[in-house]
Amino acid sequence: MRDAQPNAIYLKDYQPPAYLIDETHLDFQLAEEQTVVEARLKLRRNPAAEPADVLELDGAELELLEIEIDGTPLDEGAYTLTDEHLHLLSPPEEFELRCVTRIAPQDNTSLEGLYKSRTMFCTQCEAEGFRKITYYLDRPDVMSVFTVRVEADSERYPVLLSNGNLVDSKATETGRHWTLWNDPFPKPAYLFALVAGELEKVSDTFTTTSGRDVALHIFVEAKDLDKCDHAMRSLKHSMRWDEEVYGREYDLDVFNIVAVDDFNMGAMENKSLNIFNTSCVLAHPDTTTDQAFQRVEAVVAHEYFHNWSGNRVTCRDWFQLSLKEGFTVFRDAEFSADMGSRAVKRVEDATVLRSIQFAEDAGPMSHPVRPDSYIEISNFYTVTIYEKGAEVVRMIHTLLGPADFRRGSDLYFERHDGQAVTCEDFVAAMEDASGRDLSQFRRWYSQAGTPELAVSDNWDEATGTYTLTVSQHCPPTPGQPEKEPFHIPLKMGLLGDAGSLRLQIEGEAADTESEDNTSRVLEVTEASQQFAFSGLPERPVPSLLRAFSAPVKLHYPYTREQLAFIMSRDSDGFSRWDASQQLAIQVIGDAQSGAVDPLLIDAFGSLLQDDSLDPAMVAETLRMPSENYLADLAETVDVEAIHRGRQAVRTAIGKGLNEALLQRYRALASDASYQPDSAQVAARSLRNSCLAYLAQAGEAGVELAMAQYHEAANMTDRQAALATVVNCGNEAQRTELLEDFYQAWQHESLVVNQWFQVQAMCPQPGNLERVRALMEHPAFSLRNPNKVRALVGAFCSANPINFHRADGAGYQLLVDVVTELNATNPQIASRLLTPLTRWRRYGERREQMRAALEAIAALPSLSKDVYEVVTKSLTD
Ligand code: B3K
Ligand code: ZN
Repeated sequence: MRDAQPNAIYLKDYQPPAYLIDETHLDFQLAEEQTVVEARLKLRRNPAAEPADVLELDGAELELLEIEIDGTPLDEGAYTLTDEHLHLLSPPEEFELRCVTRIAPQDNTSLEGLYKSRTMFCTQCEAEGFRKITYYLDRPDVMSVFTVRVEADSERYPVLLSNGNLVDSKATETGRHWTLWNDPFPKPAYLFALVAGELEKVSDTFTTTSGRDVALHIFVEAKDLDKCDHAMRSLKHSMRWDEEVYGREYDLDVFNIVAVDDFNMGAMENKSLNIFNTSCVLAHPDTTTDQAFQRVEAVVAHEYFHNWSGNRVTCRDWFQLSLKEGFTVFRDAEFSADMGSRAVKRVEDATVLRSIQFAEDAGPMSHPVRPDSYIEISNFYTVTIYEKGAEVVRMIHTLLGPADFRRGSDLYFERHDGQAVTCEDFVAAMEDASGRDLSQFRRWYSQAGTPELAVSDNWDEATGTYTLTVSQHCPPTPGQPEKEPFHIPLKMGLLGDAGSLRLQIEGEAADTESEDNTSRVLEVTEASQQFAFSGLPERPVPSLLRAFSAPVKLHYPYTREQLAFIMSRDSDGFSRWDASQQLAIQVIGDAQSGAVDPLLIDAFGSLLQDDSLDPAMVAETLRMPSENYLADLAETVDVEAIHRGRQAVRTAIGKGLNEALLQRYRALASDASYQPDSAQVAARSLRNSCLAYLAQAGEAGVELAMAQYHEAANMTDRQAALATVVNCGNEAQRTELLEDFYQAWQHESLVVNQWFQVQAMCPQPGNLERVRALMEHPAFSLRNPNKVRALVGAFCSANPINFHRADGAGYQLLVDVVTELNATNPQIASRLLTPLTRWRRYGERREQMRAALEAIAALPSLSKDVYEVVTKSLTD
């Protein structure tokens, strides 16, 4: 909380730190009423910085008890204190600073810094949480060797952890005990971690390629010990994969993961002590869906991969956040593709980009992958930094090819090991290793917005030449009215009656070498550019943006017949899926006011009956584009029309393909014991999407879902049946299952979250009242981010028809929740606001949405987080 208007911080103002901290010694005295932290910092003037008379240290919500320099207490005139800083006046060139501070983790509801989750102490320091623990240079370019002593009551907190290696431990005579940890790798404060609690562990070992044994531990509450196997397996797979694909070995003798229930995001990559949201580590077939199993694998991998892309080589400043996040998401996406189905993973990632990131890029919070400014850095842990950032790295991979990309990553890690660097350093390493010029490509880091490619074509029958004209344009974004052309890898192919055609670009030597000369990457660099293909036997249908080779919107005037043709013929799985989406978008558009085009039903019918196709891809293809994505495509959003059109198409599919759906549903039944492997996941995914369509078509389908619910042998099938009945069943059926589910799983917090979420997402009328009532349920708490996300987050972001209710009651619900969370947990409050930031595009609703934002803007004591989102949303 603050009084003055928060200021923006600018990348252009970056200055190296005035001092460096070679050693950091921390001593924690943890207790119920207060925690006392003693910090001894070895500081010296940074030779690379301008000398200054005052040293500014960051600190927030701290009570300073003692302060000394080189063993001498400081006079009051030697320092000043503000709410956010400690200023040391005329500090020596080199000195030891000793500060003793008192903090109150038990009252820390922001879940940033040191706080309590249920009965344990834990930390979250990224990005700027360390300053809530002690006065420090809390910035990622200050890297220090940490030695940490943690002392607490032996009975309540038998496990005491920090980063690095355990050096010593001892029981005291007063019923307390302590451990001493040393992390030999210098690190920024944001990677510091501490855990104290009554925890049990599952252990394993991993032997690195060079033969070093690493002890692996996953710490959880005793009740969750049976839910750690999947995370442990995923960790070992990740460690092996990073050795094989990137040549990166783990570097310490121990790797710990701790699961905590109250956590603002998925997990955190603290050096050798990863702290995880329970939702991203615990998994068991009885309680966890396939999707959640996959998320555990992906998040475990992501955090593990940060050990190199983030920890060994870290960010110079928070504007470079995508340096570690974009690269690490790219690494985890490739890992997941290798562990499961590459095409499905690509479809999932493109769906997130299109339905969430494109909307962000078109709204008031739009920012480049490397932002120029921010007010609150927590607001910049966005889909743009993470997912678009990963697409930018993927495009480098596509342009360079796998071998040069690997040379580039080797050079990057070697050149910058132990340093805090910039996105520019990453691109430079890629250039230096490959000899490629990426100067124009760098615009992906500095220009915000989603580029749009308009493609037109020309066929010259006489010469057999087919010419594509590709024009690019990027709409204005806040602070960036004009954009320069991007360097865009456009992967494509040409389809003829018999399938993929050989590609011969006019003027290029014939390609007789490569195995696949039916697909290639065109490099689009101009505002408008032509590519001519010669020697073609017939007018082709272009297959464009294969594998989603760039995060762009592509427009080509496909006829519905051409789309159906691509769906059945293209060699690229992503393009087949994409064609189905484009066809569905057109058909949903008609269905808002007319009939459902049978072409789509027929195309889906063929897919359903083709047993040779990967069932997971068939399931993805059958999934209609989300209402949020359809909203993003519309000029002005008409929430009801979108919902009506989409539901009409779903019903038409359910009815029109009833027989085929039922047949496939029955054929995919299995009594094999549960495995979260790709074959089983694929089968369950398709079977459950058949079930949802069948229930959409009528009572018989709902009955089938009721039966599946009762017979299910795993949570994936049980939860899918529950959601289907909640969405399509009558009141009695819904009540029966919801009560049964709660009775059966009320002791499993993560399963209760699923129960909240299924209800939050139900599109039936009157759902808002149900959500309001659930907010009063004893299992709900605004203090637990998972609960807030499952109920309020899901309602506001994934239930547009009810959130945008005509009377504005959905907006009021969000205002009420944000009002409370603004004071207790600003990070979560500001994240929840996202759906309101799009207000300008919502025709009839925009004034109500604006009023809701204004009500929040008028709150007393706005947190920086919420302040930034509301002011940017309301600014013209
Ligand atoms: N680096 C953390 C995110 C921290 C968010 C702080 N508000 C998790 C991750 O990306 O791996
Ligand atoms: Zn990350």
